Amino acid sequence: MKEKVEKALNDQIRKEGESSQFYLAMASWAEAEGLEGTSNFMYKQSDEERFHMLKLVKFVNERGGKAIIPGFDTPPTDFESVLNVFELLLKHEIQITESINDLVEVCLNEKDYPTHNFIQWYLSEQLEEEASARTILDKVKLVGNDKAGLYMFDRDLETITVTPANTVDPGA
Ligand code: OFO
Repeated sequence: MKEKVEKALNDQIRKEGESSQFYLAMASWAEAEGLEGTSNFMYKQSDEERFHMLKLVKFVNERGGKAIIPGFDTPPTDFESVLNVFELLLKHEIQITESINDLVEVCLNEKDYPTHNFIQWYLSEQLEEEASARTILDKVKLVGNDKAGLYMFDRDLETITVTPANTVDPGA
């Protein structure tokens, strides 16, 4: 595996792990605030990010590189509100998409087509996660400061499904 690709993949391993920790912190905060729906949603997001990290670790090692397991800084322990949590989620996902785009560029520059192919999965995953974060954020904004609305939003969070553009059949 080319050095530049290996480095870029290891950077991404760290970012996926940091995302997992960040969302775990949000999940824990929401749980302590009694926001069960938000908390379950964030625990799930955190698990997904850990899975993304592990998938990269295995890929790097299987292709003859060496995956580096990073340590992490302590993520924030407090968040201003549910709105703040979902704003941060979207902002973070946008940054991760940019980082995946950079990774794609490294693969193309280094002519590493198998890794380029592997990374496509992450690109669609990002599309899906950004779409989901945007949809949820729109809903939280509608709720505003209404306590009853927030209660219902939190209760319904697990049933919110988002179909990202890349999975919609344009002919349907
Ligand atoms: Fe790893 O999927 Fe988003 O961040």
